[in-house]
Amino acid sequence: MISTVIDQELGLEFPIFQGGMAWVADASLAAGVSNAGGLGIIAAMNSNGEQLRAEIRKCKQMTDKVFGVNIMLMSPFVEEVAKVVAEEKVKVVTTGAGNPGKYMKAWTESGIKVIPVVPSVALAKMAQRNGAFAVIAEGGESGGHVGELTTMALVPQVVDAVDIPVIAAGGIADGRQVAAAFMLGAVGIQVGTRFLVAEECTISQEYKNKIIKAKDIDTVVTGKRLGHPVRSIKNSFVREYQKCEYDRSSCDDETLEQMAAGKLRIAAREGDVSNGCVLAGQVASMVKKEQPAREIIEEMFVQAEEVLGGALKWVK
Ligand code: TUI
Repeated sequence: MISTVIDQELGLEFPIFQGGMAWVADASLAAGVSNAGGLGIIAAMNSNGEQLRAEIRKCKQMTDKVFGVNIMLMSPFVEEVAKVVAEEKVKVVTTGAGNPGKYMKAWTESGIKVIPVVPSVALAKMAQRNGAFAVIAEGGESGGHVGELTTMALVPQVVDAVDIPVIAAGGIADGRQVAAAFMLGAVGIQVGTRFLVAEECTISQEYKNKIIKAKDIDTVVTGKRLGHPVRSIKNSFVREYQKCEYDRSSCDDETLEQMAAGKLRIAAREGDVSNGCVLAGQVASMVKKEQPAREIIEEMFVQAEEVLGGALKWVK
């Protein structure tokens, strides 16, 4: 049985986090994953303070297990959601798409375990200095907002650079990849794409089908021109966006920004997976069917243990 400081300190059955996916990770998914023995995480991304508070309270009704909240630092509501997580006594906060430094003192003082997502060694060290409980080293195989380094290159470098626990993310959808993450020195994993098709995940059936039908080379990174690279599944929205992104002369930055506005919501919530933005990681093509969260987690860890075999000592 794979058990590390992550499941032990957070009171989980398995050292696995569910990614805080914008417009996806609501109380239903978070409670589903927490009830299945992992750490469910509510995404604050698309919520203001009061909407987040309502989602947190709903999650408390749906599970008595620990769950977390992800704060996307580019959110227009970041200041209010940063207060709400402390007021609601959320146990774990993960952050993404920026440096959470200015919020960390208040969060750690209110007893929150803060676990920033970091795309580099420098940010990992900064998180440690600011009192982070652990860091999530996320490689660019992941869906959504991506860093430059791959999981294979990033995780061991972060492991060597900090003394706090490291959780690996990006490109993890089955037990072989879980095992690989532990071999790189991680003591936990975060999974996004595979949980998109959890039965407890409330996104549109069209979005789930798009993941299940994806092939290995179907994801692409757009948005580098505006400094917000995002990985999603190729579709007509992405092709239009790319045309505009590459043609600086006929398309200004503001037009580009407007093209993307609201596109994740229409894919995730309205099922428009042609004109919307279907965020997903490179492992989308490994995701074959809809399953309960517990089945997903158990499958991954059973396979990881088989693969690790005698190497389990390394995981401790
Ligand atoms: O945050 C994510 N994934 C996301 S956020 C999102 S919503 C969105 N993103 C971009 C544009 C528009 C909407 C969809 N998916 N993953 C965690 C993550 N964080 N990946 C990379 C980073 C990151 C990048 C830079 C973390 C810190 C960072 O710091 C830069 C700095 O401020 O020094």
